[in-house]
Amino acid sequence: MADAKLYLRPIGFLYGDTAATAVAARLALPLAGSGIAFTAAELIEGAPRSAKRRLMPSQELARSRDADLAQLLKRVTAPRPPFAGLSLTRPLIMGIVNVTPDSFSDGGMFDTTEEAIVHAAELASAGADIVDVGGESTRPGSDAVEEDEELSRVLPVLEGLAGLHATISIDTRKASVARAAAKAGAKIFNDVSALTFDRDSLAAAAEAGLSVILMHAKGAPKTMQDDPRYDDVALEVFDYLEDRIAAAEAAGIDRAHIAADPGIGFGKTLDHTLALLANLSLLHGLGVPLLVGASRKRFISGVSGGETPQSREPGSYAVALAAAAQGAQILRVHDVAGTRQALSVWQASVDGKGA
Ligand code: 7PJ
Repeated sequence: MADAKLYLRPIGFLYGDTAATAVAARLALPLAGSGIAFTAAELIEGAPRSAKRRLMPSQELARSRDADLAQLLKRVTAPRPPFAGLSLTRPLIMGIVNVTPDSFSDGGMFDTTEEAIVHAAELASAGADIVDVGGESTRPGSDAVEEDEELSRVLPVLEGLAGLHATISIDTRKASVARAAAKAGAKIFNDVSALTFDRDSLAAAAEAGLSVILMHAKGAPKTMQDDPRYDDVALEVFDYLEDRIAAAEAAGIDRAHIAADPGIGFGKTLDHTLALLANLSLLHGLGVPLLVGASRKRFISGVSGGETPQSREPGSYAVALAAAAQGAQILRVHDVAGTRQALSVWQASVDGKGA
């Protein structure tokens, strides 16, 4: 088994002063600079179809002389440098600004430039660290949008956001849109195709100095929900994201400028999504910040009702907290004020004190 691939899934989390005390006492290890500590991990060895799994206490992991394990452990435990200038010592909130007439949850509501700018400003004042502006709906079943149409939707909005007290992200699969957005002040290129849709995207991100969010998706938006299959969804998403991070680095994008995202709902059944969420901490082994975008998605109604996207807010808060509890560094949400409150109260409750 010397050459078998290793994965590490931290479990047994501690928070606040308890986490710090346990790390100091060498009873736990720090999780990716999040302030969370883990007391054990599942060590997974081999290929997705046939992996062997065993639990190990953190103390034993820390003592291991296996070089591969030591390297993986370093990736899992190391603090992350700031992403797009934003410190990652507490979860960041990315607020969603759709400039699409057909977006599934608020499409048509913010489809004019003016309304999108007002909406973005509201999200920023509600505590969004990042606002994510998108002009192409990539929800399941959606059609692609022409470049000119997408540019004419997002550029006036980006220009109207100059001076906004939040970092601007552009949600696009097109290099030309990312380049234009960078000129208009965007710092983040959020691409649901992980820079694969457009052959120029890797170069565009590198040349424009953009930070990138690489998201896993299986298949194109139009067909991705048609019977997606995995041997092990968490391990396969890990492998894909690891490859895309390597491709981004090879194209000259600094590792500090890369974040990864499991792509909730993008080519995943309800069971796939829940398996990914339950195994989220595995992805810290990628060694980059993790973003989770689960807000108002369909799996929420699959678990407990909420037929309309707008009625899925309680479930959206719950999944945001579940992700934060495993150290996810960025949460992409529609309701920034509600998520901010949920996160603050959760944090204060596990810490036993306010901020
Ligand atoms: C995501 C996204 C996501 C990232 C969309 C929706 C569909 N970008 N863009 N992650 N989802 N990084 O908002 O429901 O999950 S569009």
